[in-house]
Amino acid sequence: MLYKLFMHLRTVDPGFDVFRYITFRTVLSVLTALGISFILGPWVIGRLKTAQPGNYVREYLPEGHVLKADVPTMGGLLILLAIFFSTLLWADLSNRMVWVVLITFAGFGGLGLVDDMMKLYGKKRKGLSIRSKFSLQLLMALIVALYLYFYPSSKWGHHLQLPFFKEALVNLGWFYIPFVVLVIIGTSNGVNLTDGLDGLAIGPIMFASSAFALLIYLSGHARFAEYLQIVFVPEAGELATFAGAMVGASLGFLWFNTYPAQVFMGDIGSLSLGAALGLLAVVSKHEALLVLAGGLFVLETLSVIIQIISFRLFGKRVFLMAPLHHHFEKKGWPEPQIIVRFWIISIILVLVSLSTLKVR
Ligand code: 57M
Repeated sequence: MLYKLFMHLRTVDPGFDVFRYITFRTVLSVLTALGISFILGPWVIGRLKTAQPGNYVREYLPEGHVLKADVPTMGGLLILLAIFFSTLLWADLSNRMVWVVLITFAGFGGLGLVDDMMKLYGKKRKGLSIRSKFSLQLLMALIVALYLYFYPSSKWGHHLQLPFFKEALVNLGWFYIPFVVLVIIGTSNGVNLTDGLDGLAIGPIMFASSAFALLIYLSGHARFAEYLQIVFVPEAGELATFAGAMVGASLGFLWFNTYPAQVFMGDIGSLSLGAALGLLAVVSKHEALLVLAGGLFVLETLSVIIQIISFRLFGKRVFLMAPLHHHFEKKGWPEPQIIVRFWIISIILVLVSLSTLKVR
């Protein structure tokens, strides 16, 4: 909203020209989201705490989780609020990709909200069935994929860009549609699975969205894209303000979600943040890099897949408990140690993903 205003004001005072720059607005977006989280955080958490009957701690969770029964969930509301407000304030709202991401983000957030409410207030306190949750995710991701297939963000819209190789592009044709669906749903559920220890999901979300703020900016800048030999996506740059808002909101949320957590994000946070991260990768044509930048979510998801396959085929578990963080809990690692070590792995993977920009 302010972008249009400042663009108008710059005809009056050239000082306002600074707001033309995406980099400057991205920094403001980070700070705005952070400020909103800090200012509204205590109030939102207080309201959630009085409104909620307490978390249902699953019987198979490691014992330490019983202590978390009083921690309110749905703190993702704060994250959504901070990201929406900052993006609406600092992005150029005439850019259609900003709306594609905002609407998808809201859609997955809405699904998470329903699931959280059913877990808290539903008769069985079970949330949506896996089937309904997956069908709704599929439907939303399919709508986005079809839109991007028919109205691509660049002339290489249906191509997959491969890291480590110069100008390596694979034309996916119509297969681009299920591919986009897989990226969005996979990331959304990967973040959800990871969200099982204090700060475990929000830290890597912050690291990955910082990487994507940079990747998106570079992809949307004709000269940088040409220099780095990456696909130029004219409409992508503006999404750096959204990615910046994700960074600020995550950092602000971490203040309250760090061990020992005062609030959990709930599915409203994990499903929406995951879907948004996946979509940022799709729009900026860095889907393959997401496997590295969001590598921790991939590892956690793989651990569940391996565990299920191994149990079904051989009747044996590979991990003491999946997802992976539960395995280390069962091994007796203290919670903060698991969290910080997983963050370190996530930071390393983000750095490796960024290094591929030059290693080509
Ligand atoms: C996410 N939710 C947390 C909180 C958070 C198909 C199957 C693989 C699904 C999977 C699953 O249910 N995943 C859902 C787990 C819960 O946190 C809430 O949920 C939100 C995120 N969705 O924001 O509101 C609990 O996690 C703890 N927590 C923290 N700090 C945080 O900041 O401590 C969360 C956030 C909270 C709190 O205790 O109450 C949860 O764990 O319930 N299911 C599984 O992953 C199950 N795995 C399993 O059964 N493994 C089997 C096979 C199937 C692979 C095996 O290993 O043999 C695990 N699910 C859970 N616990 N819940 C098993 C252990």
